[in-house]
Amino acid sequence: MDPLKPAPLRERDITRHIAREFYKEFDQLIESDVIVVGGGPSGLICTRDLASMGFRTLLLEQGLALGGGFWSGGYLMNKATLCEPANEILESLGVPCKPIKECSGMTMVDPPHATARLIAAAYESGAKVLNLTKVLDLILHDEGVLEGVVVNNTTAEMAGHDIIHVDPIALESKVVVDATGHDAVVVNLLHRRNLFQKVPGNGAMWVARSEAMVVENTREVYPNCFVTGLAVAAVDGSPRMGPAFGSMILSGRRAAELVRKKLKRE
Ligand code: 48F
Repeated sequence: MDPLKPAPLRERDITRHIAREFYKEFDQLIESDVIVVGGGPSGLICTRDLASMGFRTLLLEQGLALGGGFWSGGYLMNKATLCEPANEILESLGVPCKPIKECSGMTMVDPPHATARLIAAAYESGAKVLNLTKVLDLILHDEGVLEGVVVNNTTAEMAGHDIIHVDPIALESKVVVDATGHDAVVVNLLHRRNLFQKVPGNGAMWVARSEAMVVENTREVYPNCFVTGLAVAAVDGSPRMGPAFGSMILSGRRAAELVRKKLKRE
């Protein structure tokens, strides 16, 4: 037998089993312990850690591909920097991190390799993922109790409501993590509902300060809403950092730890 001969699959079976599998899984995603919004580096490590701890964790990403801004270094150069000790986290997931002799505390990674490993780690931890899923609004009961998010298919949203008017749907969770980077989408939605102050956006670049502040200020910004990664800088108006990804990884891990403490307390 030719080991490379493809099995003769039927078209109807391919369609049927994709649909069955998707909707069977989707049924379980309607209610989670944690919804992480945004599949960049901070959201991916946070998702991976929470699912490894045994929480029902759902990652929502508006794009087709997970990875956010971690697919390349700055200026489309395919190398990125990582401050210590974030390299230890990525190395434990199988990402080669190269120390830079002339620059103590700094390591280099190949972004596509690191991103691919983070994505694989999220899946392997048991987390569930819905890509092409855009968070548009929040479930807020009793005028302020956060109970989950409102989403739509990204392509339906991109077409615009004049062309395709599709109502969104709701997904419930005990906790929502805002890992949407510069946009801080979840916190901005809280602001839109008069539940949070205006989100200032990032300040000008200052890497050392920014990386430290992002990790230190990773926190629960509103009951049941945690913020991680560059969204922390956007919410606080702290400086941007460009292609320095260490704090994204450290912040994602810290957010998962804070969520764990919160959910264990209940
Ligand atoms: O931007 P992103 O990579 O955020 P991050 O994890 O990392 C930031 C770095 O990549 C880099 C940097 C620091 O090194 O300057 O920018 O904080 O990933 C954010 C993800 O959120 C998705 C977006 O497509 C991206 O993949 N996202 C944004 N808005 C929504 C969303 C939304 N409304 N619904 C779902 N996903």
